[in-house]
Order: sequence, then C-alpha cells, then structure tokens
Amino acid sequence: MNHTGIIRTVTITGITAALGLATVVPALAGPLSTPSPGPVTTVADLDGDGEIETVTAQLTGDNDQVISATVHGTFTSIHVGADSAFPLEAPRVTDLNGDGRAELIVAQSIGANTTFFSALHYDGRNLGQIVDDNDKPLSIAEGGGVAAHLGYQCTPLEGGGRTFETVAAEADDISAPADRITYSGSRTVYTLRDGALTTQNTLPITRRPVTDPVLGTDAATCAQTGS
Ligand SMILES: [Ca+2]
Ligand SMILES: [Ca+2]
Repeated sequence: MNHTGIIRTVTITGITAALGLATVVPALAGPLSTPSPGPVTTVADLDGDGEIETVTAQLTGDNDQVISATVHGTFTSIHVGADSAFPLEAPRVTDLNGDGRAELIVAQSIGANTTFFSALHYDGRNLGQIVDDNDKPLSIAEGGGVAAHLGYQCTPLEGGGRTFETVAAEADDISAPADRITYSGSRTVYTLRDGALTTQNTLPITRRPVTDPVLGTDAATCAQTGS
C-alpha cells in the first residue's frame, strides 16, 4: 500500500549496491551526489489478477528510460522519456479507472516548479502509452509553484470505477497576498478504457482560491488499492 516507502527502500538498496561496487572497483567510485544509474523498482498488479508484478525502471541514455515487467512469465518493456539530470524515480502505481489493473505514471521532465509525467497501461500483453482524445501520448503536469496550479486526481464513480481528472490553472494575480491568490483555468474529467482517455467534461475554473474543491489535486486518490 505504501509505495513511497517501497520506493525509498529500493533507492537505499540501490545506493548500497553502488557503494558495494565502489569498494570492489575503486576506479568507478564517484562522488556520493552522483545519481545511482542502477534500476529502481516498485510493485503493481498490472493485469488485475491479485498477484503483484515487479516493475523496473532503468535509465538507458540521455533522457531515456526503459520500464519493464514480467507478467505471468512474459516480459514486456517500453522506452519513455526521462530526466537524466535527476535520480530516476520508480513509476507511481495508480489505477486511473478503478478496474483493478494498474496504470503507471512516469516522470519524464523535472523543472524547478513543475514535473511532467507520461502514463502507461498494460493491455494484457504489452506496456503502452496512455493516449488522449487526439491519440497523442498523455502528458500530465504537476506542480506549478505559486504561479500555476497543476495536478491530477481520481474520483470514485457510483457503482464502481473512477474518473481521472487533470487541473491546469494559472494565478490571476501573483502579486496578491499569498492567502488571497486565486486561479483560473480548467479541470478536465476523463474516463480511461483500453489505454485511451475520453474527455467527459471540462469544467471552467474562474478566480477560485486554491482551497476550492474544483482545484483539488490529490494524486494519492489515484493509487492502486490492494497492491
Ligand atoms: Ca498481476
Ligand atoms: Ca486501471
């Protein structure tokens, strides 16, 4: 359930492995601040059968990573963008439509205030990128600092399942006192099926305080349960 804990554990294991390697091969030892190039892993139930799979992310070059998993003995992998200026993070394990099968949210670009993610699904045989209404790979923005409010959330549907929602809003007046800054933009409500999103609704956001539920972006609401 606590994926953050798993990721931390894996990261520490990776660093320990790197240190072990450094003692054997001193020539490869770099400063401790050098990001570990080793793989990071998490667990997810990709096919929704109740058994978890190990998901591995590995930097393979400048701004490129490969995400891989083995489901019922069959290996699948996909290359997606990465930000090789930062230590690689394991994918976030989510269930964006609440069907019990995991979707993976993968950081591909990390800025000062905003991180951009791609999203992957498992179609029963392969990992593939989740696409939007226009058949373009989905890019999710999170963060924005004070100037913008960017993120995503999932909302349970009556009768089962979830909607996936993204929020993109800008501060109306960034010079206003911090507790009085309002945001305008939109909240887009999607359903996800077979790796493709369909826009169900686009809610305008007009001069709302960040505490307004229409600006709600609690990524934890998209977590896969039971994995
Ligand atoms: Ca499984
Ligand atoms: Ca799912």
